[in-house]
Amino acid sequence: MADDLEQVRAQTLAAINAASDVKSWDAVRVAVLGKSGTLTAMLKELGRTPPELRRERGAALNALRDEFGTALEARKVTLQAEALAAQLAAERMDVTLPPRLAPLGTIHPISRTMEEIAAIFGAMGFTTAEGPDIESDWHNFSALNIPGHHPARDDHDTFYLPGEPPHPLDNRVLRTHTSPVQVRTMLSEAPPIRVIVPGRTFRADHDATHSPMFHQCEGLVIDRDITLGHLKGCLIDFLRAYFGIATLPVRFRASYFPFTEPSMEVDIGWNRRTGEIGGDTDWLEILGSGMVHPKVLANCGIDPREWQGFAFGMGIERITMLKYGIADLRPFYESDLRWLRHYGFSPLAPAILHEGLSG
Ligand code: 2NL
Repeated sequence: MADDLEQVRAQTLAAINAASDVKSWDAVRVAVLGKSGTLTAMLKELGRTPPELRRERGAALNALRDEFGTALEARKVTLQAEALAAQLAAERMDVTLPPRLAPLGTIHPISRTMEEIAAIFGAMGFTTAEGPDIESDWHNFSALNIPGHHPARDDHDTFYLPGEPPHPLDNRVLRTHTSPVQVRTMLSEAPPIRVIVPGRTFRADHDATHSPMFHQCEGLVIDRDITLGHLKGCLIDFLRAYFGIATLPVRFRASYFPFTEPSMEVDIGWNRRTGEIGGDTDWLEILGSGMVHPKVLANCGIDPREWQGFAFGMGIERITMLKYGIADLRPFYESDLRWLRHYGFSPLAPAILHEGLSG
């Protein structure tokens, strides 16, 4: 081979092997075999080569072109393999590492108690109903046999909403109990009814033991021939399941509510000195209840001669504090993460009634 070709060959093969990535590899390819590449130029010059040398020179150039093509292809395969290996190394992951745990929140004790109540009454065939925080005073008071002049309205210390009422007798209020949801249920559904209504309630009260926003759960049963016996059995079963004490003493004591007749407050046995629930030394008031007043049934479109029922109500904060030994009401609403982690419940272990809930 001519010296000049030998030199081109050596330089080109060196350049091909020096290409360190696909980009520089392509630059070498273009510089040699491209339109104005070195070998392309030499092939073009073949026409000006003296005829006696042309054949031999042509064969040599063609051989070089084949050799460069083969070398380029081989280098490309190597570079692509190297690139793939580098990418695999960079993106390597250890699938045997334990997962990074996302921070897990906790279920607020108020929510937990509402879930437990729903689980217990759910097992007795009750469904859960919810309704608006803002109510008309008809749904909140009048339908429940609490007329405008009744002292119970003052007792409630109601938040009245500002602005023109849609009707002079129908001011809007923040509901003072969840009863208006039961009123709505009676108006929209035919008996029999078995429903519990947990939710937020509001009263203009604020001191160490009262918050202007708190939670209640009420319950309502409407059916034919419902008696005080059904009320007592249902609430005794509920309280024993909720506190997880099969022998919990329960006492019914005559009382007064405008929406029930007769009305009863329900006490459980406890020990005032130790705070232990289930003792038999003292009584602790825990629920209000009664047979739904015939006027309330009639107000809600239910014929009291055909249907009877009982209703009850309880404060969620109070029964939560009793069950879990929480002494202060205020942290319920302060979103203190340390308190929430301490008193909160795992979202992975929801309240499910399985042969009773226990402490
Ligand atoms: C208490 C007392 C009570 C009711 C709530 C009720 C609801 C309707 C009809 C009749 Cl729609 N009664 N609810 C009845 C008796 C007592 O709650 O101490 N709550 C914390």
